Amino acid sequence: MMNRSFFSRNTVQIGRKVAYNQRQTFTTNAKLPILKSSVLPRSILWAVGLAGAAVGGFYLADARSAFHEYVLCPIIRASTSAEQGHKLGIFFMKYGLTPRLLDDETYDTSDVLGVDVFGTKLKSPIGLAAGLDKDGEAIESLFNCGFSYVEIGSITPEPQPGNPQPRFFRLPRDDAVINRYGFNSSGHFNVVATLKLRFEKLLQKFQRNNSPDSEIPSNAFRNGKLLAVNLGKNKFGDEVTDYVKGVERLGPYADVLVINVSSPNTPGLRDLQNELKLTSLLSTVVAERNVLQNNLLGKKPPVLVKVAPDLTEPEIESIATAAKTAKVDGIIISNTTIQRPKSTLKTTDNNLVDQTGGLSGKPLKPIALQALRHLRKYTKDSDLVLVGCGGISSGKDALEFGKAGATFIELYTAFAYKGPGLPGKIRDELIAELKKEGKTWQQIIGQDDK
Ligand SMILES: Cc1cc2nc3c(=O)[nH]c(=O)nc-3n(C[C@H](O)[C@H](O)[C@H](O)COP(=O)(O)O)c2cc1C
Ligand SMILES: *[C@@H]1O[C@H](CO)[C@@H](O)[C@H](O)[C@H]1NC(C)=O
Ligand SMILES: *[C@@H]1O[C@H](CO)[C@@H](O)[C@H](O)[C@H]1NC(C)=O
Ligand SMILES: CC(=O)N[C@H]1CO[C@H](CO)[C@@H](O)[C@@H]1O
Repeated sequence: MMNRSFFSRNTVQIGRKVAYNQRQTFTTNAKLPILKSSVLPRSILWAVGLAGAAVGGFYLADARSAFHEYVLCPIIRASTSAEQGHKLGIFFMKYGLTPRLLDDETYDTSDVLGVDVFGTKLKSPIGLAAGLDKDGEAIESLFNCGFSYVEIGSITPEPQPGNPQPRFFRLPRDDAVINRYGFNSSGHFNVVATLKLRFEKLLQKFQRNNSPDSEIPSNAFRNGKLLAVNLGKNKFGDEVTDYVKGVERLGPYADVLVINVSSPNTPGLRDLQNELKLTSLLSTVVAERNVLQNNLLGKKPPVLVKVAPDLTEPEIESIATAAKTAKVDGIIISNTTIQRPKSTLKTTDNNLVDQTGGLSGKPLKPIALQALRHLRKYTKDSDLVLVGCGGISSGKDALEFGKAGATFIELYTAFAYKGPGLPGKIRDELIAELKKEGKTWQQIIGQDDK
């Protein structure tokens, strides 16, 4: 009862447009006054106007034009709070007002960058991590920018509002952000509705353009690309039931399912009891996936677990053992960190650095990479697929994760800073790096310990 009224009350709030009455300074903890108004701040109108003009020109329709990285992104950063900027990005992408990687379809990079994973040949190992498109509203635009793998979510069973604002902070000097969104989500039914509509539209289009016996490549509806759905649990939900519901409801629309077991604050994962608990959770989810009616394309989605980087080596070993026993398909490493590697941070404002939440972007990279190396140590005797994530912003970074054992990589924060040209830039840098070494991506995976 209590839960229900909590959710319904807050659901109303989600739908209501709120705008700050002034530019939000995100360096303070102070509660900011909120106007119940549908009027957007002038700065946003400005940014929208500029971007509207932007989509007019052909030059600007190219994801890699310098305009996006050096003009539009900085303007958005200067004129919006972090969360407004995030919303604005989603708004552009939802309505397709975004540039695309023009040669994504025609430039065949699969001989160098192609990677065999989950029975598909992924076009390139470059993916988008969860949390940018939480409600699956911007999938087409994200693939158009050049990502080969797009992970939407996390999506919780019931809608939930997440934490109060402010809850997202930029640390531009460090190419980093801190977030404590607390998993605001519009819930399974809303997202399923969005995905169903999308599926039906794309199916019709596909049938119009292809012969009746051609096979739909994936839920991405594109060759060599995959759509992943990240399942969350409600704040007051039960882990097992919430993930099982997620598999049942969203499994049909997903090429890959991700569940989170990141619990950086849960002490003592290392004891056997916790390992057994985790194994049982993962086994239940995998069993549910196994009985899932084949998804709309006649396939069963692989299940990945996503973990935090703030784990000790014994904890990582525990997770690896549980993942193998439960026969999950892979592990994403990693989520954001609760650490603040202060000696490496350029941002000195403690009001900002000490905000509660997960840190992501550049400063996370060494932490995530170390966690990946530990994980690789305990999984290389298995066929678990490792997905590298954390502070990746260049072809060099991607290559480092690949060599440390990642089959493919995903990123979020660098994309938020650098804009829609980043996936194309990383693709080209990665090709150049691999050419230097005379190797393909597939060949360098896990090279460090071979
Ligand atoms: C604003 C924000 C929201 C996020 N939301 C989620 C989420 O809902 N689910 C999730 O699994 N990860 C979430 N993440 C974590 C990212 O998917 C990723 O694991 C992390 O940011 C590290 O990668 P990066 O350094 O490339 O950003 C979020 C990250 C950010 C910055
Ligand atoms: C969660 O927050 C992000 C950023 O403000 C927004 O784009 C998204 O629509 C929100 N989702 C819900 C359900 O509130
Ligand atoms: C990731 O890390 C944050 C911050 O530590 C935590 O709240 C969250 O539950 C973790 N899991 C996911 C999926 O983001
Ligand atoms: C959104 C979500 O599901 N978050 C959960 C991630 O996992 C930890 C436990 O491992 C939960 O405490 C979070 O609520």
